[in-house]
Amino acid sequence: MNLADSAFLRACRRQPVPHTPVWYMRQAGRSLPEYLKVREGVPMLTACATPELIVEITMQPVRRYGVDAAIFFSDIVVPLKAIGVDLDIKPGVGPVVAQPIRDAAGLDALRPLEPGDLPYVTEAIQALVGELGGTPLIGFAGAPFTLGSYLIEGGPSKNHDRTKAMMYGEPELWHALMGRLTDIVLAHLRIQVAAGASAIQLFDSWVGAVAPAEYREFILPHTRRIFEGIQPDVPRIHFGVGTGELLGVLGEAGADVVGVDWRVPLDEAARRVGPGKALQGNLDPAILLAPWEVVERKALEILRRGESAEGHVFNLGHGVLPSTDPDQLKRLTDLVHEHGRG
Ligand code: 1CP
Repeated sequence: MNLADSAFLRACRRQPVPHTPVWYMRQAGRSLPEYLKVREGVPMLTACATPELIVEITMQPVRRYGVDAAIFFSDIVVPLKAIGVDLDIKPGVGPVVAQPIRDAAGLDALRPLEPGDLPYVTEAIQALVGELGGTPLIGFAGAPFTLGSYLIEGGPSKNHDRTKAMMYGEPELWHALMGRLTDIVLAHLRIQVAAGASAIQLFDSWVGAVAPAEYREFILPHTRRIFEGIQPDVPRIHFGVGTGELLGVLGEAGADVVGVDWRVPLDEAARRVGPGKALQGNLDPAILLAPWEVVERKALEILRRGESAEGHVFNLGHGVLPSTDPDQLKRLTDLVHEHGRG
């Protein structure tokens, strides 16, 4: 099948679809036994720099579930590592930064990302495009706020205290940091598009910590620059968690598709985001830990409410939880294909 005719790309573009497309955030590399097997003894950042492993892990959920899109196996901190930031991904913790960035001198650690800095990304995407055939590949990057939080806090954070302290207290430094990260994010996304990714997702996972007025002042100009910098024929998805109050302003940031977590029903989300957008979401990932009948009921409700949106890409409201039974995801994929639009 022609890629442009794929249900996923058509839904992103708000065109009629043969069926509601579905993929899952963090579908690659979490709960799958075949993933745990190939990752045995291989540190996360090593896996992210090994094209054969990237290709294999990216393909695993496509083979097993028959999802409508693949997501490139990598991590949001990979481009930061590539420009020399001293960081590691610690098992069970997440990204940890050796020297957190907290002043103007710290910005020197963030040199621009050059097209040649991620050769393994380019190589893996080129191989994947051949292997995937008619299934689109989603490239991704972390958004400046979420990347900034790891860099400022030095690791995962519940409240993003130091991040917000810089945002409120040192706006010049904040905008300088966001500006540098925006350049890096744009370069990271363009490398993936140039290699053959057919859509991109910007993960601003932790931006729900910020109120709409502050989003507008401190974050929106940078997000806009990212989406404006991607060629318009490549669908752009914008995702964050806890963004119920931000959906209106996220609708202004320039993406084609806005991701919705499980806290706001899709019909209400469509109203908040405004016209001219497709929506992605929004099953609570924890529901997959309940019996199938519960999953089925909720998924059918989401499909029904999703009809209010101009386009609907079925997904979870956040990533697959590591304890999820893969059989639940397989059944869910089949259910969406059978009972969605089309
Ligand atoms: O489908 C996929 O799994 C694709 C690969 C992928 C993606 C899209 C990984 C692999 N990471 C990401 C994005 C990512 N990384 C995000 C945005 C998505 C989201 O919100 O879930 C974020 C916030 C990160 C940062 C990160 N990396 C965390 C979260 C820590 C925290 O602050 O709570 C963690 C645990 C990682 C490590 C990581 N990334 C990916 C994997 C498979 C792992 C686990 C690696 C391991 O420990 O072995």
